[in-house]
Amino acid sequence: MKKLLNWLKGPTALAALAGVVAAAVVLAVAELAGAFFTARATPVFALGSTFIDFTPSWMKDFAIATFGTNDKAALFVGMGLTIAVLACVLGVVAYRRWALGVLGVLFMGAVIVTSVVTRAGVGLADAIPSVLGTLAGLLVLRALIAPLRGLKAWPEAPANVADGDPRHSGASRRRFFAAAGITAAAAGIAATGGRLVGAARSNIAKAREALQLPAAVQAAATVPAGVQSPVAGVPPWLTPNGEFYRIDTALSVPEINADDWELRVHGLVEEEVRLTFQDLLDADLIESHVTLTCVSNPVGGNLAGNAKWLGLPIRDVLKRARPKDGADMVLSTSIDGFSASTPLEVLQDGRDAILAIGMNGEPLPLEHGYPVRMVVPGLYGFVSATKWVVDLEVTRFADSKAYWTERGWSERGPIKTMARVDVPKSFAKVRAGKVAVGGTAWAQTRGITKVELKIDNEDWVEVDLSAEASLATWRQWSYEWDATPGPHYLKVRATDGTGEVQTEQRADPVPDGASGWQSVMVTVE
Ligand SMILES: Nc1nc2c(c(=O)[nH]1)N[C@H]1C(S)=C(S)[C@@H](COP(=O)(O)O)O[C@H]1N2
Ligand SMILES: [Mo]
Repeated sequence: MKKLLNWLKGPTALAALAGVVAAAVVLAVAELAGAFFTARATPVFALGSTFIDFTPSWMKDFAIATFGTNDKAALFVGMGLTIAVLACVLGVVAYRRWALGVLGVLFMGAVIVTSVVTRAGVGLADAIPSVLGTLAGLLVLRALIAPLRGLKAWPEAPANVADGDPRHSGASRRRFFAAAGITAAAAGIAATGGRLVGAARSNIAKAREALQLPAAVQAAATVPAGVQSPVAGVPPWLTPNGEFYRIDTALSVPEINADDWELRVHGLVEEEVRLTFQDLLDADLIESHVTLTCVSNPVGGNLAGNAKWLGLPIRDVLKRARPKDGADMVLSTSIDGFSASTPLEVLQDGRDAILAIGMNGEPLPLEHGYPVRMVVPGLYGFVSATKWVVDLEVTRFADSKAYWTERGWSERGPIKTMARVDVPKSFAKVRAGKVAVGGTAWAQTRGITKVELKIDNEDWVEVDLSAEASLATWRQWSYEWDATPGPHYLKVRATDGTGEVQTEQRADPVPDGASGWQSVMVTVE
């Protein structure tokens, strides 16, 4: 114990700390300088995005299952820990062999620069902040480590060293901590300053606020009364924008100036089409309610949301471009390099597949794809709902692969029938007697015609369905349960508009969506 304590006060541990401070300086200087470059290209975001791109699908799945929509926060914490450990090692290496330390730091700098410049929509000049950061980190490491060399192991100062001598361990150590502390504080201020300057330089949020959406030429079908389950605690039928789930690979939300936005429609088409945002504002827009669902949603999960979308039917755009024979897919790509493969047929079969600019009467929120995203009823988001979309390539499934398909997920993704118990929650305790049970079910484009509950080993009973707004939206339900004391299992299943009962077969989200009946355990007291 004493030994460990002494080691912690010794030069090796201090060198490790110097490494961490130097790493903080690298990131902070790059963050500050980065405020004047592409916002998504500072080392923290670039490294994180690169990491996400190389994430195997089981790990993505695990992250979403474990951290839900906090998966990004978890990534940053994990990244921070990894960087800290590497920095400790580099600090010690630099203390032992300075030249080797320099090589190590330059190598890390090269890794950062590579990950920055290989991001989509990023130029070579965006490497400058990372280069500056790396150089600053080297200087700080040099300055912090040099005085450690004269330092002898704690607690003895070398006998022949006088109290005021800089090599006196106590004095050196105090100086080291002062220098390290001040540098770390300066790094904190630089990083915060960088973020603030970056935010102030961005006018995208203000432009979005000021945007007036045009009226639709075809309004959304009227939502009948009674779509909402009467059971308190069931999520709202229409999901407010602020509560809408968010899933994407973007660590920092792409900031697109609507005036600069352009969509290129090309590939296997007779005529290449280009659309500006103004073209969209001037076009015949339609409005409709569509429930989006994420393929990563586990049985009973809440990665689904229902909104009223305003946009231009993609079939109208395709009509102008005139796809050639043999084409069977549209590969949509976002400004940050995500892509989705949507069957051409789905985009032309009359469903409300749109280039959306409005969500629940507002311009798209930045994190939901401002200024333009795709919304396609009936398909999971990973093969259809491209946010910040800038490119549509008419192609063939045989010729091109989308982002998640390259990572082990399916190339197609029709939404599977799913039913969920929202109230009571799993493992809830309720009072014996009449218990209100409620939930949500979906089978977009097929619709929900029946939801059944099975309590313990009793027969399946049909629940009360709330009103149906459209085949593209989810449908809620309710049931009054006569609950007797004891533990109970409530199982739920839905039947879709084709008469098919939701499969009992359990499947993981990978590769094309989870299936199976949700079962919740409720204790009745
Ligand atoms: N640009 C971009 N668009 C994207 C994604 C992404 O990672 N990047 N993820 C898709 C996935 S997997 C889903 S489920 C939906 C989620 O849309 P939301 O965040 O608006 O709910 O967006 C889709 N569009
Ligand atoms: Mo998704």
